[in-house]
Amino acid sequence: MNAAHKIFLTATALTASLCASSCVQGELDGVRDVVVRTNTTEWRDQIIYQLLTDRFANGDASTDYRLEPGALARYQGGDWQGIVDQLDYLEELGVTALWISPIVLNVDYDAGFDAYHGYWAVDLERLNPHFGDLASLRGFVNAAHERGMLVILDIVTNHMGQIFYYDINGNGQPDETVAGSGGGSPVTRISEYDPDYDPRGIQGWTSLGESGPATIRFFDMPEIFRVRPNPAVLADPSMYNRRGRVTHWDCPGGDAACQSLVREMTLLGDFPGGLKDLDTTRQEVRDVMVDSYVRWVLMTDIDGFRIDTLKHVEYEFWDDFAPRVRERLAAAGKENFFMFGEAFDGDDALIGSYTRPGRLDSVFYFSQKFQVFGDVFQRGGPTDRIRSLYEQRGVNYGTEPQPGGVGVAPRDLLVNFMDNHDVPRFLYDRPDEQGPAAMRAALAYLLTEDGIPCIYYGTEQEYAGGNDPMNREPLWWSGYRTDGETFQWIARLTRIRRGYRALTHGDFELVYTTEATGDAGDAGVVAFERETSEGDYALVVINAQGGHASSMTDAARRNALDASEGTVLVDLLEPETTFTVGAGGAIDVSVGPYQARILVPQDQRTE
Ligand code: ABC
Repeated sequence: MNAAHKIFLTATALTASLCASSCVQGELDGVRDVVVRTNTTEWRDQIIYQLLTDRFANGDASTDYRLEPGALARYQGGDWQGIVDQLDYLEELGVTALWISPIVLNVDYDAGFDAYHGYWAVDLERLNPHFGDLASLRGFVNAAHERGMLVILDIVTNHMGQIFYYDINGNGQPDETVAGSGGGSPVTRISEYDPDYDPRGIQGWTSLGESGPATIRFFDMPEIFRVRPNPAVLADPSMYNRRGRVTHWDCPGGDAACQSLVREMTLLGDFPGGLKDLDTTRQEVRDVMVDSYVRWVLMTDIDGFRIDTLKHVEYEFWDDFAPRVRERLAAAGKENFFMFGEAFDGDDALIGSYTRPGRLDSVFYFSQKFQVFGDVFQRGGPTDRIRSLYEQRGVNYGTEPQPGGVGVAPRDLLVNFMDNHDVPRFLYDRPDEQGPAAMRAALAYLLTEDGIPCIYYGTEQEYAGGNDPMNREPLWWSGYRTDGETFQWIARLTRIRRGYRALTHGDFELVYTTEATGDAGDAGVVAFERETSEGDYALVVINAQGGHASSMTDAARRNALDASEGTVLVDLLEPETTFTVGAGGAIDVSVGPYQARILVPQDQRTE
């Protein structure tokens, strides 16, 4: 049952002191009410679309200031009103949940780069005026809900932006270089903005030697919102770990000591670029995160959190944060609130650890991004990799729904993706002529496998940008065309996924994968069944390679189908083609280079 809850906002003009001249003033003026409710019963029905607000669409000229058109590390002008203006486009694409980039006020500018992405928080209770005001954020969420779309907010609990510097030499100004001055000092170059990790905490230094913990000094540059952080407790230096920046993410082949240092740095170090690491073991910090982000849900009625930098925060934080958020929201009438996060790592067991009981509902399936979308679909590796990864699923991921969570076990609800804003786009690594076809085969897999598909904006326009920030192209460069082959392909697949319960709720079982590549008759074949307990059924067969047509030639590798003998299966992507299941559930299906077939029983066909 959906409860509803009203909250009333009192008049304040919080932004007034911080807004740049062109920013919309008085965003919290007046008394307004928001109805907070549970907007979905089932997250497996969703198809997520990831967008960076600054890059998706510019619908509000009043938020256009400090833009550097075409310089992708700077603001480009997108805003929340722009998303509203393009809801037809999104509806035609068939996506159902919009993950937007972080909304809170950021340190606007730092060393030639802008906070257009939103990950440099300075004030967790105010909005980034580049994207609009509270009214436009609410207007966007309402407009999405009116179309049956959900909204997911990106949040960061690990760090703030670059809000202070380490005054290492005690001269009261942030120095780019603290140089040794004779005396054989080992100190040659240290940036006071972003010094390297020191397990003791960043130390002060004079030409006579070390001088104890470096003084922490907050900036006071209101013109770029580089000010003391808010809530006020975050302006207390002891709320930060103060150990300087992470210098190593990994220890390839490294020894135990290296591994333990990397783990420590990951948890306690500043994020490269001087993003100051919060001491998330402090109860005050934990409370601030719960309060600030629950507040945004209650003020806007958004439906889920995408949580940044999971592996940079200790497990105990998630054990505290996730249940408290669920409780607070349930009390306000919002259930099924989806919390999933980013543990950027190829280690499947590590990723899965964030879905253990009491933690998150789901995570991005990074190991799949590397092993399946990378190794198999981009680089033509054997489809057996899909099987070996799948076999880890039940071991590494939570097998029970989170208490008070979204009602589906994490292992059945992983967020699948082939690229995102932190990695080169799929086509960047496949610049050859067959790249788009390979990507469409990958999209067929993404949109028919179990879990929740997540599509990075611009994929539909065949964007091919490389590393950050070149993979964050403005979408308006495409003219929002909807007639391109990949746009149409995604629209077709999303329509099919939404129309067949087998594809959203069915169990997933591999029928065929192969170790073969190249000329082998079955090279590139992956086949799987999806089936619900009510009998909804689909068989998907994909050729992940582009050399030749392939089929399930090795009978010993082929599992018998669940579909009974004589069942006529029709290919939803090529409806004139049918296959009939043979004795003992045997079947052979040929798929051309990069072709996909989605086969459903003739009598279950709905279109
Ligand atoms: C940008 C530029 C910088 C520039 C700076 C001013 O601006 O990239 O070069 O100096 C945000 C912005 C970025 C910005 C940063 C820093 O902030 O979006 O544009 O950098 O200012 C999340 C977000 C991300 C966000 C942040 C910070 C975190 O999605 O958008 O960045 O809030 C790590 C983190 C991960 C983080 C990611 C960017 O970096 O863990 O949370 N993403 C290895 C490590 C990973 C690491 C990854 C980075 O490298 O293990 O921890 O991610 O490339 C596999 C291995 C993996 C390995 C990969 C590469 O290979 O199994 O472990 O990942 O095989």
